[in-house]
Amino acid sequence: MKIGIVCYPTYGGSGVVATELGIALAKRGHEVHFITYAQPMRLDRFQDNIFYHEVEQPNYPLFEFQLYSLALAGKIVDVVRYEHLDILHVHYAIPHAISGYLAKQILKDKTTLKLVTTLHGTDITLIGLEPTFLPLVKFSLDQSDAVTAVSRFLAEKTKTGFMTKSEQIVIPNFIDTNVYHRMECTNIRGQIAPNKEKILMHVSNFRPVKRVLDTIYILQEVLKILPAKLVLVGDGPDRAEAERLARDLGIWEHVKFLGKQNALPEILSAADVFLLTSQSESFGLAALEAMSCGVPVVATNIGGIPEVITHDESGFIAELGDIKRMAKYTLDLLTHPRKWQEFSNNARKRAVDHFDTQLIVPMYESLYQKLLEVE
Ligand code: GMT
Repeated sequence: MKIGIVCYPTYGGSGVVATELGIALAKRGHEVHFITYAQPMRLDRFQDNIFYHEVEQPNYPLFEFQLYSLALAGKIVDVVRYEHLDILHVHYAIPHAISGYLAKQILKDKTTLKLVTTLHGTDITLIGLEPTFLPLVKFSLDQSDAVTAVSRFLAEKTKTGFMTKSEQIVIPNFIDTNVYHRMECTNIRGQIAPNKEKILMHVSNFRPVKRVLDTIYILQEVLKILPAKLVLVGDGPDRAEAERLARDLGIWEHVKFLGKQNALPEILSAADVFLLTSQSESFGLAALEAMSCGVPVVATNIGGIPEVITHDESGFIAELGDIKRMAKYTLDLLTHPRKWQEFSNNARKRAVDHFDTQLIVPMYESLYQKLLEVE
């Protein structure tokens, strides 16, 4: 098949999932065309069957605001027309599904292109609900040939929030468990925890929804019982406040801010417990990455997180903001090595058995196939 993929190319779960999907589809023999405004972050080496089309944004004095949605629609028309795409798969509804619909309308007499929209999170739970966007999102979902959601939670939210005509198909996020696995990390551990302290870890884009400050309060509780370090990976709006809080609480030397990092499997392998303290999370890809590296997760009972982590098996789930309980769960794992090992094995097994690339990518393939058979 010839498949176009539209996504946000920089940091963020939806772009990561879209890019990994494209790479996996290309490896399975499909021709994949990425259409976006910058090179997708994970598309960092040559691979057969993958093409990248950059959306140029014309500057014109009259346009006080960039017209990205229109520029994207124009680029999609161009790629569909000349590369003869069968499927256009857009990730994150705003504005991608709307641009996809527009392109499809422009080409309606010339192509049988099928439009697939994958919903990732705040396109449905937050920004998509703004009165300005709601009718556009609803319309573009109703006009898509298929809509998928990354968790049951998100599918349910879409149904209730947008009263969509058709069902959303749940296709969970996935991970290459051959790449994300526990590996030798004595070097990293030695640098972060030279006195063999336990290591807590959090990876995110430091947006307010991630509640990074909660991870620092959890560390403060843990430090009352045993020596530990907290490693914070990523960057974003709440980083400066997190640094300030660590200083104010007097635990600055126990917190390591690594900034944005690419070597996630190695870094995650150094962790004893992964913390996911979010107040909104349709899936929680970062938790899955940790689990695949055998790291038990302590997380909030929010959105799609309980579909990823099994409470009291591969990690623990607590109420949003319940610092004491999350610290208690963390300490439980840190002070019971046999329990930790069992949870670590369960976490890895859950990632391999339920969320491996080889299990999930065929779900997208058969969806595409089914759409192409309907005429
Ligand atoms: O929806 C967002 O805030 C952005 C999106 C992204 O691009 O990072 O994140 C969502 O998609 C990820 C991949 O499907 C999910 O793992 C995240 O849980 C989800 N974020 C939220 O729901 C806040």
